[in-house]
Amino acid sequence: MRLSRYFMPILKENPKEAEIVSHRLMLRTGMIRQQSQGIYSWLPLGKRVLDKVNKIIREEQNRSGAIELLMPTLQSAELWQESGRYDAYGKEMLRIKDRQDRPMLYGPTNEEMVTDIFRSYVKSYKDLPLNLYHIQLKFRDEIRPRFGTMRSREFMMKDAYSFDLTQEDAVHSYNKMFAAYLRTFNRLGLRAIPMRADTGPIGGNLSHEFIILADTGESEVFCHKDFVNFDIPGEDTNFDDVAGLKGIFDKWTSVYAATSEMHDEAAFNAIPEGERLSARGIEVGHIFYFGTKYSEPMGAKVQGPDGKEHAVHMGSYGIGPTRLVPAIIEASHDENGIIWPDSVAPFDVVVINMKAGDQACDDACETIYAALSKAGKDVLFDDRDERAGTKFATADLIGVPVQIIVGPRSIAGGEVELKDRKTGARETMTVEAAIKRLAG
Ligand code: P5A
Repeated sequence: MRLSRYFMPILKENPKEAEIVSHRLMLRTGMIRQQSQGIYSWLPLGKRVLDKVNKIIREEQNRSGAIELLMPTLQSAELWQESGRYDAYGKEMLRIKDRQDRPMLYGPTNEEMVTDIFRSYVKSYKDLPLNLYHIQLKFRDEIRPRFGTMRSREFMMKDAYSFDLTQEDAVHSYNKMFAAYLRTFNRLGLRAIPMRADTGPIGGNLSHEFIILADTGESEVFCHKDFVNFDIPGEDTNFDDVAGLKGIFDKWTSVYAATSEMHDEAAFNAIPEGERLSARGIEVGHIFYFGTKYSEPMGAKVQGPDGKEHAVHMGSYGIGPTRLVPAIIEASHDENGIIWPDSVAPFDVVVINMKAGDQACDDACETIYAALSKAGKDVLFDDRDERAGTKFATADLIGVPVQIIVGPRSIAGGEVELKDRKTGARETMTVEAAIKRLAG
């Protein structure tokens, strides 16, 4: 991508309305734009990051055996009347009428709709287990939308829904998502801690929130310091291994961790003082087991091996991609801007032409840009007619992991400079060596 032809509206000034660093940086770098309170457009740079986050989420959901579909944002109120949640949900639900005066709503979550899909097609225990997920916009008319896309009214969610014959099987489905979440957040460069949590309007009595520790987090959390050293399940995790997954769950829930709603002061105080962690956190995921709460009233039943009908045991599992992007920035930035983990960086490398118009610089940049693009890298080429200082500041601000700096003096000797955004380390090498290093 040539920056001169891209759409990346960088702001010169720090936006006043932004209270936390991620919100400020997302506005400054032109990643998002507020359209009305708590409702955002994702501009091209932001969209690239969001897509990369979703790709990782998708890969890990698929790896665990979940199957992707796509449900609509608008739902009929009827379904919610069946489950009894239409009235219970309150003002957070945006209610709409269509031209025939039929009550509709903009979905805040999809338990009812997916239960309807399930009951229409699945009739036998032989078709279980089943886990269906989608990545779709949601709307919740939050009282206090704030911090940009961290808590917005319209937001994206990956929501998965599992169906099993028995509670025991459903617990295995829960453990699958538990392990998939640990892998997902780790690949996003984050250490998320699973904590016992309140189930709120989703229901049930077993749930874990996945929390990233951050000073600007909205929740108060309490946990044992040991979490920092726990192993993340590997790529070769066998998601059909019931005992193996239970082992992962048991390990990760073996020491104290709770959000303020579930906090047990006495249990926390039993931890030796130096090992206690009381901090603020960002909830990036939340998983639930709620048994037959929806399947019973909505008649989602299958025939069991005993020939009788059984309401299925369900769980639901959410991740907030549009919250994860600012959460990653909260965890990874410095005074000059964002520092993206490689896995979600909008571009892999930025080529900085210090002197656009200088033949040798232009030629070297074109060569590097073409070679790395051909190698399948996402390359941003800063070909703008701007001062070198402005280009360096932009590159640091948008946080692309590697910068290739092409200047008239070094290119005369056939050399360019590589700068690592995270460490600031610089290395000089030939154009060929730089291409070889980065094309791999
Ligand atoms: C689980 C999947 C649910 O809705 N039903 C389907 C269950 N859970 S949840 O905890 O309410 O939400 C899941 C995740 O969505 C993100 N999220 C938000 N992100 C941005 N702005 C919001 N207002 C918002 N509300 C929820 C969070 O990451 C949450 O963990």
